[in-house]
Amino acid sequence: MVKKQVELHDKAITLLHERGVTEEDIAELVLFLQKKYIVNLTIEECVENVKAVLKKREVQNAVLTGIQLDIMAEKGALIEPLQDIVKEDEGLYGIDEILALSIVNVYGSIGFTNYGYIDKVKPGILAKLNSHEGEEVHTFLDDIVGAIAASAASRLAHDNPSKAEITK
Ligand SMILES: [Ca+2]
Repeated sequence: MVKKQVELHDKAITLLHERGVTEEDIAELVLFLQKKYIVNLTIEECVENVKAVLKKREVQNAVLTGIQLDIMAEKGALIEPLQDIVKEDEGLYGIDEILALSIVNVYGSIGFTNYGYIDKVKPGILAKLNSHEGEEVHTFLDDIVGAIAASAASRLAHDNPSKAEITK
């Protein structure tokens, strides 16, 4: 049976909050990506676009799947050798990035460029998620958050074609 979208949406938001990520945190990343290109861009506009991205089923599915795997890795519930790979955020794994691309994919080529850039720079909440402090595992979440931000930035760019450019 196909799940009701409101159920997916509410669970995705709840999980993000439980894992320490708010819409405002993601909006800060959007502002970081787009402020050079969109004059007078406000954090409120960025939050609005983050919320719009979170309404997409593809995005909700990626959030649920990625966070579930992070939580299972924290509990030691994955099969080996996947358990060690996800827990240690092994550099050659790459599936975390592939899952995040299913989010960016919805928004076309500007989304890909923004995602690649923010993944390299890791500002704000991304630095926090990548610090590997304590017992928390955010192997999937960091890429998901970066992809949601990149997608929201692409939405903004599409809405402001005269003022916006692809982030290089
Ligand atoms: Ca990752």
